Amino acid sequence: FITSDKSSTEISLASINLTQDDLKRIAAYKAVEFVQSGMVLGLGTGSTAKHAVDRIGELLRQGKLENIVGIPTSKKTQEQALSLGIPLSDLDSHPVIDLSIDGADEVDPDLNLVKGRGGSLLREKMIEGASKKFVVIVDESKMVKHIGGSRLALPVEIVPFCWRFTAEKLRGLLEGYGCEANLRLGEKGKPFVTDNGNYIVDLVNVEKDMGDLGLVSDAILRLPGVVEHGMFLDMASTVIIAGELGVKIKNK
Ligand code: ABF
Repeated sequence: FITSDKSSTEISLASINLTQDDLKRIAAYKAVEFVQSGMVLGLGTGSTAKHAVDRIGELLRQGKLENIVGIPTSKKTQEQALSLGIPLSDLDSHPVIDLSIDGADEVDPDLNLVKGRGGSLLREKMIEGASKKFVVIVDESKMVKHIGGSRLALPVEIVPFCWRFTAEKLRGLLEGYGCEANLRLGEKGKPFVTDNGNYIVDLVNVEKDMGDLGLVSDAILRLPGVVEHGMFLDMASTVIIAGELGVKIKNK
């Protein structure tokens, strides 16, 4: 059943045994209900967004959607979308996007997000920031009281040039919050390289409440060497949360 009030809707899934991947798929399919023929769509990255892209491909194949243009947030999503026959373009040709659908690593009660564990935060922020509507899809494990808390890291994309210098500046900036700055490693212990040729530093052990997130965001962005960080403040229009007990839709 579905219950709803002005700012949220709930659909009950009680008494069905669901895996975490089922929950991700349920959230993703729900988000795709917002998609209409003729839309320019931001296509997210990650295991939750992958279900949404699959679903859009399926609806196109079935003729239930037409004239969709997808703007992928990563090379991986680009490959997936191409394999599904979704027509693609970019922000240069489509600076205004109708709707973006993407996952997140953390969501707070004000719908602020941490993203970037998948390494695509810069393109995600550019594309989702250019969207008239940004729908975030998560399973309930992603809901937190304070983003950037100790459970997960806050990713920051930095230029490779003298990355230790930038990482140390980041650590120093958030020292008061007990922060460590770790270079993210990829295959064979080499630095993980983003689609933009940059590195990622994960700020870990940031304390539960960083205070004014806008101030922290600005301070990080002011550091030379920093390209972008994974806090997405005041960007989500809607968050769809799938949990054992149902689907909740929270609107900004
Ligand atoms: C993207 O994928 C990222 O912004 C976020 O880091 C990650 C979430 O991945 P998943 O859906 O696999 O948990 O949305």
